Amino acid sequence: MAIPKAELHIHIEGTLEPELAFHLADRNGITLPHTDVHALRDAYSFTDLQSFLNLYYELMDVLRTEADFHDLAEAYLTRAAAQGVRHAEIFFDPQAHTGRGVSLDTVINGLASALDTSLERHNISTSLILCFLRDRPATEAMDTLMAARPHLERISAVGLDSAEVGNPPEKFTEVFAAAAELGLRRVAHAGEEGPASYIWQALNLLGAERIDHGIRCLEDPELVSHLAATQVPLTVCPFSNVRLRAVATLADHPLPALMEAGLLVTVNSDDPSYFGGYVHDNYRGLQEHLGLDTEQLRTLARNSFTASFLPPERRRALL
Ligand code: ES4
Ligand code: ZN
Repeated sequence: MAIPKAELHIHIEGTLEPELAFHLADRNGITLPHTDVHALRDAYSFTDLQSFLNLYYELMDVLRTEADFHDLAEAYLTRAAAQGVRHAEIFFDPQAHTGRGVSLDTVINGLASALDTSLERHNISTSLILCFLRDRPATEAMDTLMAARPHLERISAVGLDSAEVGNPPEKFTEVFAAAAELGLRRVAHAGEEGPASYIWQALNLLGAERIDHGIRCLEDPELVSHLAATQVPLTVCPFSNVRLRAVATLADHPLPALMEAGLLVTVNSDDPSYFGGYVHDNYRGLQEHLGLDTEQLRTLARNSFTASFLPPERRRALL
């Protein structure tokens, strides 16, 4: 049985398995530019973040109706339960859908219809994290935040994702301030491909309470000391970093160094359909390739609850 854990860095669109993509394409009368699931899986060979994002955005086109978003989330929750996940804070990318004519209501109502039964069906508590696409204008992010106001009860936080380099956090200072005004928590991808200075910006300009990835903090000793002192968590995604070539191999992954530096490190799957495994597969990979022992894996699992935005009562039940 997989150790109980929270998953804090999971893009729901990145859980779209090839089989489900073809099923939804069929249902919606869409022809995918790939002959079959094997050909599609063969396309999952990436050189960097952008090469992945190109396929990630292309394949999303099969998601059109509430039922599609429901089925996507239900498939994730089923897999997550088998991986020991007891709480999930789930990223979604509204602009990737509204930008191609799918309404925000369709996206959120579809996802919510699966999340609403998750605790009973899968013993997983959930919330949504609304991510802004950092390679789109900040005005569009602000419009997205305003359009999401009727749904805030389901949304615990805002996040920042997509192509990092050239799109520094500072671009979204006002949007994150507005999100805070609305009572939302704040997280941001930083230091995945971008420099350590982007992590400083996420902390100081956006008020980020967790850093997604953050592995490049190691290039700035002052930043490492700051993260250790403040215990701002990092949501690290080992399989993702290897597949997108931020790290050469799993055996070279800096996760042990981050832990040794006293940081609040968590392990997550990012886009598990694309990167070769779900969250517990990542834990096992660390055990096999970096020699992490049971005690270290337990620490990582405990960190995942500590780093979560769980309400106090559920936190007590899980920790
Ligand atoms: C993402 Cl791995 C990663 N990085 C940044 N943005 C993303 N969106 C989905 N996966
Ligand atoms: Zn991510």
